[in-house]
Amino acid sequence: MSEQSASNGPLSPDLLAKMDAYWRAANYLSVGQIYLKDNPLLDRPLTLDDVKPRLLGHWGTTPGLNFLYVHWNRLIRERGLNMIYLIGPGHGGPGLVANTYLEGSYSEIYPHIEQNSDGIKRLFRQFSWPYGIPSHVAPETPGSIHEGGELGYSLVHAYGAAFDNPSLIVACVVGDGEAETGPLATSWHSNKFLNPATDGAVLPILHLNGYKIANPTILARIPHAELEELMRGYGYEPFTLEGDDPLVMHQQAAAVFDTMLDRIAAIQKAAREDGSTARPAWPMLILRTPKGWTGPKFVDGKPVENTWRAHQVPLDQIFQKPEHLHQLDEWMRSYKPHELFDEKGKFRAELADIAPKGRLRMGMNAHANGGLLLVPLKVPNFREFAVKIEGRGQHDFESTRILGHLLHAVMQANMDTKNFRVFGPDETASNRIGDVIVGTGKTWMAETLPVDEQLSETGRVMEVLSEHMCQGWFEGYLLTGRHGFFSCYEAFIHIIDSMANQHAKWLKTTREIPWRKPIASLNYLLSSLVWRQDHNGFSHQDPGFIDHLLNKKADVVRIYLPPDANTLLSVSDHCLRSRHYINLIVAGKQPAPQWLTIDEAVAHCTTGLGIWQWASNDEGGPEVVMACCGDVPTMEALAAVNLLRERIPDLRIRVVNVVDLMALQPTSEHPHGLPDEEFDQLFPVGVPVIFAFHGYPWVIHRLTYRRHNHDNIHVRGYKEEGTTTTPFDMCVLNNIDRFQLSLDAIKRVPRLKSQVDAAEQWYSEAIQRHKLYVSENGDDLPEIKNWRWTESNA
Ligand SMILES: Cc1ncc(C[n+]2csc(CCOP(=O)(O)OP(=O)(O)O)c2C)c(N)n1
Ligand SMILES: [Mg+2]
Repeated sequence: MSEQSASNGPLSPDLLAKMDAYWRAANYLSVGQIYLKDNPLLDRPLTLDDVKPRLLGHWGTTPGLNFLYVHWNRLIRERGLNMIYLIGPGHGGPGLVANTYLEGSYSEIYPHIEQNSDGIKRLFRQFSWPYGIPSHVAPETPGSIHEGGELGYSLVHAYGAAFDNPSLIVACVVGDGEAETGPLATSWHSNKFLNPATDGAVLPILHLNGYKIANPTILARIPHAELEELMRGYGYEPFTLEGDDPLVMHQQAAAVFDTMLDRIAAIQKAAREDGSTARPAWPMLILRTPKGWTGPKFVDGKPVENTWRAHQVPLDQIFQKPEHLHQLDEWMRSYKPHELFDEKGKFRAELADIAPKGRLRMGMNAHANGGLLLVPLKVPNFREFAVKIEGRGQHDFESTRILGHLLHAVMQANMDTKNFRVFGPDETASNRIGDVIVGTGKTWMAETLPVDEQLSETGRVMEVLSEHMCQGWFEGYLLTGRHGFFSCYEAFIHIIDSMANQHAKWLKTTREIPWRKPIASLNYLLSSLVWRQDHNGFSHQDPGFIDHLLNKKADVVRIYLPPDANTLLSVSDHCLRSRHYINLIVAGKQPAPQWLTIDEAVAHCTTGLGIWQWASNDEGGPEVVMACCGDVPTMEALAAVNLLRERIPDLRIRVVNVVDLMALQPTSEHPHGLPDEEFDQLFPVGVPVIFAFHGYPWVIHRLTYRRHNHDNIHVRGYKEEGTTTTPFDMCVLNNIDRFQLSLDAIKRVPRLKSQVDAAEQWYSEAIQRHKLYVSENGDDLPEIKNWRWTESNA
């Protein structure tokens, strides 16, 4: 019966035979990578000496991935497609390594993995081997922009790659287990943001192999009609391909893919040539094949193929059970390696020939090595947007609104290259960078109503209430060689902690891979900060993303806390131009005092931290250093300086502001770290430092614990006290307010010992007065609310 069906379909008997052989070769090489360290082409019966001591890898997902690869190859060749392939279940790494080897990309990038049996032996041996290659579709894998180690992000990465890449088709396999994750479940909605006229296409394949590690998947156990309805509900046109007879499946796959590619072409033609603006129902495929397809059907009497048992290494007791070794030998020979590779171990030319050539090979597609395509961002002169300082701290501006002007100019300057997008979970306007929307609009392919504003099919600001989607789109966009900016509420950026981890790992690893070219940095602006969430309260107060990023490799992460608009401009300019970092910028959106002229701001940001001489009177050496990092802490520290001057006019105070958090670390820990000698000049040994910090106080201790003066650094920061209260009360609750900072200084300066009791009394009276006023009036005391820096006493 299969013979008969196999003749029905678009593939000629010759091509069918070759595609099936190609698939067998990929499967063979995948199994070989998991198991063998020698005897790569089974020239002799397998022995235990040929088998790796540690059997690591995942078989179950791999044959399905390989099946698709050979079909993409045909489509690329026949239609001249520009295609990349993202693998959700990245644990199918052996399959992608095998395919990039068969198409020749792998040996071009890694010449020691030659196209002969020695090369195959090395290919096998290196896999999951100490200092070899990882088992996933890792940065080391040609053609990959998606490791797939942490499941959930394949589809959102695929869409990120497709935006503004009108000729690109991103084939994307979604694991049926992966489809259960939150990020993946929402990613289907990306089709409401993909413009067929100006973006590329995403071809989603839901790989319904039925199982995860130890369980069935939800989508495999609901009625097929319900699953199709789900996909229709997401706005797709679902196609289904189901079976397990290889030759029949090849024919049916070729037919369904031809139809789907025709659909994509028709959608694009309608939008590009006929001016259609309707949101299309893009095709997607539900691929139902057995997990571990073509692998051992039973092991130790238990079913393996088409069950969860096929997930990892189906025969895992090779050294304990002779039967397992025998079964492995049989399994590998079932692919008929000697029909696939010649006597020298070279993949047979007539089979190799059906793969695409040159840059069309998916392992060689430049979109999967985005740095190759990176066009530098044009960043207009940020000084033009500077705030004029007429009296330090005498006028308030919303710092992020000023940044919005710069971002708007950046957006406009790069409209021709279409390589800059701004992402945000419905907070672009709320974070007051809304200017960036003007002139381009917000991407939106769904319905619009007259009440809507600034929605546009060609918008370049992407807003969706899913931090996962913002992050994932942005990553996909960056990894394919473009630029962007992501603004988010400070507390809720934690939602993508884990995605940021994965991106940091990618950056760290690719930094060490010479053929991977640097990409643009992932820039975060966190606003709506902990100190000014008085209307939202405790749920919105969490500065811990700083702590999270600090764990990442020093050569990947940069963290900036500009204290005012001009420093924010300078920092942002730097971040937008930088490469291969994760840049975190923390800056407030509320009206706040402005401190530095643009020239001073540039100089300050260049060193990362420094003495604010205009606020200091430390001639002869400071008795106390008032350090500050972050906009609200800077204001409180300066207000404390004013209070101290009133009480103790001759106290020698130095003000140090930190804008680049990493500068606090020793040079040995971070490239931005200040050398010890310079640190000691700023924070002289023996001089107490009262440090007002935006985030959790132990961050500062962690960064400075090796500094000579560490014992004298006393940090105030957010200590998880919050509620819906006034801005100043937030500071009081966390003991970072000006009264506390002043008291701290008095307590720490030895010569002021006699004044401590009186100062404590003064402090508690001030706080009591504040508390009473706030409870009665629901607002801060006028002298707090209207406080201005008093320059004269500096
Ligand atoms: C976010 C996340 N949670 C858990 C895991 C552990 N894990 C690895 S593979 C896997 C099952 C994946 O199933 P599926 O997506 O169906 O892939 P396939 O069946 O193709 O192997 C799980 C739970 C993971 N890698 N990522
Ligand atoms: Mg599965």
